[in-house]
Parts: sequence; C-alpha cells; structure tokens
Amino acid sequence: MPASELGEAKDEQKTRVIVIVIVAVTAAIISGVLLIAYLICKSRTKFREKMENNVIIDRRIKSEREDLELPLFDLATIEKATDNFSSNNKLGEGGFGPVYKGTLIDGQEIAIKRLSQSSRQGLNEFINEVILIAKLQHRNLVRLLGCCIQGEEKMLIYEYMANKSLDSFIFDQAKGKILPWSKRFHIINGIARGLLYLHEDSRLRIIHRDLKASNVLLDSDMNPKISDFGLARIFERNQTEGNTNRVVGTYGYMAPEYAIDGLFSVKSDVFSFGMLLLEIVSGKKNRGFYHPNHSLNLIGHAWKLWREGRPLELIDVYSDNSWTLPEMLRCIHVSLLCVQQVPEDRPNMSSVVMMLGSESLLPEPREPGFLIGKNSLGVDSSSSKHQSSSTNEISITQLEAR
Ligand SMILES: *[C@@H]1O[C@H](CO)[C@@H](O)[C@H](O)[C@H]1NC(C)=O
Ligand SMILES: *[C@@H]1O[C@H](CO)[C@@H](O)[C@H](O)[C@H]1NC(C)=O
Ligand SMILES: *[C@@H]1O[C@H](CO)[C@@H](O)[C@H](O)[C@H]1NC(C)=O
Ligand SMILES: *[C@@H]1O[C@H](CO)[C@@H](O)[C@H](O)[C@H]1NC(C)=O
Ligand SMILES: CC(=O)N[C@H]1CO[C@H](CO)[C@@H](O)[C@@H]1O
Repeated sequence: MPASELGEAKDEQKTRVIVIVIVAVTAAIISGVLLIAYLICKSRTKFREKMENNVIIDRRIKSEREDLELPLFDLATIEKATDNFSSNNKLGEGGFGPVYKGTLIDGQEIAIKRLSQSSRQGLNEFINEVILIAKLQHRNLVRLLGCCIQGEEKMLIYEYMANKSLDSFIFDQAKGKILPWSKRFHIINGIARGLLYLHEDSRLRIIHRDLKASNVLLDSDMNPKISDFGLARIFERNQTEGNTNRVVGTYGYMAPEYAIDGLFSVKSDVFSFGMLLLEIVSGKKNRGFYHPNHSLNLIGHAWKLWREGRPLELIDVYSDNSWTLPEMLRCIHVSLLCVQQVPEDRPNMSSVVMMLGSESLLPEPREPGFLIGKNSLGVDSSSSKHQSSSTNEISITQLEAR
C-alpha cells in the first residue's frame, strides 16, 4: 500500500474517532439536560397536583357548605374565642385533630375541632363529617354550627357540651355515683333515639361505625348527643350491607362480622349500641374488663350471669336505691339481644326503642359474639392469664382487615 494512501486512511480514522466522540458527548449532554428538565417538570407537576387537590377540596367543602347553608366563621373570630388555641382551652383529641373550647364575643360557648395539617386521613373524615352532620338534625345528635376554612386551616364549630363525654361519667368511680339510674336510663333512651334517627328516620340511612362512650356527649341537662361522624357511611335506601377492606372503629365495640370480615350494616351499629348499653348499666368497660374467676370480657361475664339467673350481679355501681329493678333487667336483656353473634338475630333500632319503652315480653337472647376478652380475634380462648389490658380507646383508622 502506498504511503499516501496509508496517510489518508489514518486521517479518515481520526475524523471518525472525533465524530464519535462529539456525538457521544453531545448525546450525554442532551440526555443530561433532558433528565434534569424531566425531574424539574415532575416535581412541579407534583406540586401543582397538590395545590390543585387542595383547591378542589376547598372548593368541594365550600360548595357543600353553600348547599347546606352552613355558616362560615372567620379565623380571627376563632382565634379570639380560643385565645389563639391556647392549651388551656384544649378539650381533647377528636377523630381528626385537637378539640378546643371557645367563647364567642356574645358569650356563646362553642367547641372547635381543628383538622391537624399533617393528616391526610383526617381530611377525608373532615369532609365526611361536614357532608353528613350538616344534613342531620336531631336532639340526640351533636349540632354543627359552622365551619372555618382559611388558608391551611380547616375547622368545624359545634355547640359546646358542658358535661363532656359519657365515658368520663360511667367509668369514673366518683362521678359514676352522682349519675343516678334515672339519668342513666334517660341517656340510654336518648342514644337509642339518636341511632334510630340515623338508621331509619333521617333523609339518609347512616351507619355510624364508631359508636362508643367517648363519642356520646352530654349537654348541661345531661341530654346525650351522638358525635363524631368522621367514619360514618351513607347507605342507599335499599342497601342493607356494606363491605370494606379498611376496618375502622374501636375494639371492644366492633361487631364480630365487622371486625373480622369488614361487613358493616345497621346491625353492626346495633352491636356497638348493645355494648355501650352494657357499659352504662354496669359501669365497666368491655375492653380491659377483668374478673378474678374467669377470662371472659364484659359481654361474656354478662352472658354467664344471665344464664346462671343472676344478672343483677353485673351491677355494683349504685350505692343508692334510685334504680328500678324492671328497667334495669330490661336494659340488660336488651343489651344481650343487641350483641348476639348472628346479625340477623339482633333487633333493629326501632325494636330496641320499643323494647326499652314497654313492658312487653322479650325473646331469649342467643349466644353473643366476642365472649372472650383480651385480643380474642379467634385466638387461644382457654388462656386464663390476665394480660395487662390496654384501655386505649383511640378509633382505629388504618387497620387492614385482610
Ligand atoms: C395569635 O397569634 C398570631 C401569630 O402567632 C398573632 O398574629 C395574633 O395577633 C394572635 N391573636 C390573638 C388574639 O392573640
Ligand atoms: C338501589 O336502587 C337503585 C335505584 O333506585 C339501584 O340502581 C341500585 O342498584 C339498588 N341497589 C341495590 C343494592 O339493590
Ligand atoms: C370467685 O369464685 C369464688 C369461689 O367460687 C367465689 O367465692 C368468689 O366470690 C368469686 N369472685 C367473684 C368476684 O365473683
Ligand atoms: C324492625 O324489626 C321489626 C321486628 O322484626 C320489623 O317488623 C320492622 O319492619 C323492622 N324495621 C325496619 C325498618 O327494618
Ligand atoms: C352531673 C353533672 O356534673 N352535671 C353538670 C352538667 O353541667 C352543668 C352546667 O355546667 C352543671 O351545672 C351540672 O352540675
């Protein structure tokens, strides 16, 4: 091969290498730029989505509010009423955030439920509560006065309940004593009528799903009002049963078919009502119930005493003679009917209200669900050792059922 040709070939090779290098470098730069642009775009979209979501939710709440003619409170008014959310005015923790007491300029007392800003789940419950409770009006349901939506702040404003929640009375040795039987019976009937309204008499059919002593509030005359509709569900008129993968509620009050299979219906609320009834009558908690002679929970204990024909041993809270035997026996009887294992066996709320108010003969209860206490979701029932029982009563909102 001649030298000149050889040189040409070498030059060609050089050019090729240069071209390849240039192409490679360009490609790398371009893809780098594209990648950066993509990342920026993505984070922007995410941010925008978040903002849009927020706007959509705010708009939704606002339109619901307008439909419902729910008054809007100014943030400054609320800050003033609660002394800037001072810890002195904090009443406790509700379903989706802290609850404060406030006093408006005109002297009216209010309770404010403030959505904690980190809680995504809380937002759903907040909206649920706005939509539901604003449509409901009954003297045994807590009344929503308005809401406050301003910037990041979202709050619901309720009438103030002077005597706090039912659990602070019935589970307290000292305060329990000042709650005579007549008041207890009044409270029981009020809760039953509130629940009946939710199930059958309102425009909607509503399953509360988290009925428990701490969700029953008492006004200054000790009238009971059901509160906390964050977990409630609306049913179609013709719907009888719902199913969920997310079992929410509170252990100790959940019906077995709900806790285990996620099936809820008016009858799972009836179970919770029966449980609550048993707690009001006995002054004891189902969860954390302890008896030296067996490992049954409160339902199991009541059932045992009932079958042995000595139901009145359930009761040791009344030092006075204010109670009337037939009423009390009837309440125990009705509560056992409500907590029966099979949902179809449980009475509906109209029957419950009727049974509580009459002296008609009641059917014999069948075996209740959840007789065994302490973590008894189908596990070892013969264990008789008493574990340190948790009296934690926070509603569970994140539990996966299956
Ligand atoms: C509440 O706090 C904010 C900021 O911390 C302050 O600007 C405002 O004046 C306070 N309002 C009252 C009523 O104290
Ligand atoms: C309830 O009724 C509506 C129409 O009125 C119907 O579309 C729906 O399928 C019914 N649901 C059930 C569970 O029967
Ligand atoms: C437990 O059983 C014993 C023996 O049967 C009995 O004497 C005692 O009263 C029971 N305890 C309670 C709290 O019922
Ligand atoms: C409630 O139960 C009673 C007795 O079983 C029944 O007659 C009545 O139709 C029921 N009410 C509703 C609304 O289902
Ligand atoms: C039993 C009980 O504590 N009742 C109280 C309910 O609230 C009113 C108003 O604050 C009090 O006057 C009652 O004593």
